[in-house]
Amino acid sequence: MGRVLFLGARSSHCCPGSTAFFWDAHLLLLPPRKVTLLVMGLDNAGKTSVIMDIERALAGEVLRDAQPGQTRLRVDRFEVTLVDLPGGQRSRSAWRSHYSEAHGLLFVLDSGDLARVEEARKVLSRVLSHPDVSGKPLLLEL
Ligand SMILES: Nc1nc2c(ncn2[C@@H]2O[C@H](COP(=O)(O)OP(=O)(O)OP(=O)(O)O)[C@@H](O)[C@H]2O)c(=O)[nH]1
Ligand SMILES: [Mg+2]
Repeated sequence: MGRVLFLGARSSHCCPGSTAFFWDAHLLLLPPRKVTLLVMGLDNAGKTSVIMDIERALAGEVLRDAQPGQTRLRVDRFEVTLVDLPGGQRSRSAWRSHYSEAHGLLFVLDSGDLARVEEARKVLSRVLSHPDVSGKPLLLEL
């Protein structure tokens, strides 16, 4: 299983005294924008491991009051919630109840498990065909 860590580029703040500085200061007064990302994939694909990697990489940005099965991060002006969805066959039917709240999907694929690539393709295809997922960004983690 590979690793791709992506949560959005960090912004650089410009020099004090410039128009850009005042614009940034103005943004800081706004409440953080809440973003929910669903972490999906087959059972044993590495979803929980990827989330743990992200938590380690962004340790200083992990918020402590997350619900079980969720990770909350403060990244720049975004408050990102990662929802770790169980991947077992019987759990997948419950995924759709999360689609409407999601801003994007992170689909984890174990590229070393060739025997299950076709199963993963079908599962991802079914997810993407759901109307509540249509048009939302997808990150494929191999
Ligand atoms: N070799 C290898 N093993 C990994 C890697 N990532 C995760 N694993 C192992 O794969 C197993 C499953 O990983 P999880 O992260 O629990 O998988 P999951 O997708 O959360 O599985 P479910 O919660 O059951 O849906 C664990 O034993 C991990 O230690 C990796 O990059 N390489
Ligand atoms: Mg898991």
